[in-house]
Amino acid sequence: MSTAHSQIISAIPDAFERGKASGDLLFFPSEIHTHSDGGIDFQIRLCPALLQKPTLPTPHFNQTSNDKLDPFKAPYNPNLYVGELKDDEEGVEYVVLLNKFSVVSNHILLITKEFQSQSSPLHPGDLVQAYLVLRAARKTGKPMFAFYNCGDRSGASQAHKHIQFIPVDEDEDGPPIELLSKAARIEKEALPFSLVPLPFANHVRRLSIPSKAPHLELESALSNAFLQLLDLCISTVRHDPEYPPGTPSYNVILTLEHLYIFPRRQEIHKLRETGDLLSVNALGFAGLMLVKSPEELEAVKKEGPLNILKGVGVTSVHDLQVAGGPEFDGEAELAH
Ligand code: B4P
Repeated sequence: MSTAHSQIISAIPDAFERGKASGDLLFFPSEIHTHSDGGIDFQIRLCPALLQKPTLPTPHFNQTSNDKLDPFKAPYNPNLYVGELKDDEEGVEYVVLLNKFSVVSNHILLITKEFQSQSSPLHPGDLVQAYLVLRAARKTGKPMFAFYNCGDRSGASQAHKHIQFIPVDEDEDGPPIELLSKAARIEKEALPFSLVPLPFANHVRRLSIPSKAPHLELESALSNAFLQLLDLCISTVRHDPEYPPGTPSYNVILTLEHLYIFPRRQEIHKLRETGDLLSVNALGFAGLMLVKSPEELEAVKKEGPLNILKGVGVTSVHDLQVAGGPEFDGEAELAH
């Protein structure tokens, strides 16, 4: 296990307490309500304290930095700083900061030190460093999963490239959706698959990466998986006649066993019952929803998390992708 990654994991709890004590890290208490829908035990977090947090407008995800608005550029706030990592193969450097607005303890961000856009895809170095953080977290008995909100319809609020990590219970070892993927019967592990019961496009790859895989093998496994899923995501979006023009938005979830991409049509869902606007990010697709009032909680339960995700996701064309043909490469399978 890499020392740098395990040092990051060990440094998080003290840094989190320091951040909170300093007042620079704002922690919003919440309670979890479990709600089953379509075989997923959604955890709906009720967090009324978040009503006090100012809502940031969705930025323009330009390819250039806007230093004045970028909270992720150096110098770093020492009360949010956890450490730094470097991907030697790609030469990319990262800083690890605590999430300033935490709903879950020990929520961290892996941020490129040089500005890269949040609408750019994950690069090999990003994937490798994120995976090594997850591996170190599991080894130290504090498992996490990673997520990336890519593009202006993905739920992201910061334009500077950052991958986020939140802890999961030791016995869970992944977010709620991971149970569905673990149970999926697939024939060829090297092919992407789709969780067919879900009523929206989802592209998943199982990762069978030996724990001692050398860096290059890890990089190649993760990059190949990501590119397969991204190809499918783009093909899905191209088949939606109403998809807005421009770079597609999507959410990425990474665990040690699976990589997921969910194409996104829109950021916000208007709740049928209350008319409240719910911003959905990658965590929604992971099976973790966030609401700010008991009324919103009831409205989400009544409408159903899967219906909400369907509203902000894209219609699946996976059966066509599996069948192949001139427009599809056929390199995908269905899972039940
Ligand atoms: P983004 O990818 O841009 O957006 P996001 O996670 O959806 O957060 P958003 O900012 O839209 O917050 P929201 O009210 O929806 O991530 C940016 C990250 O940087 C966020 O984590 C943000 O808090 C953090 N950040 C912003 N300024 C910072 C600074 N100066 N220094 C360090 N970090 C900074 O949600 C509020 C919070 O709840 C977010 O942290 C969000 O990630 C989290 N959350 C949402 N759903 C959740 C769920 N179901 N369970 C647990 N946490 C959840």
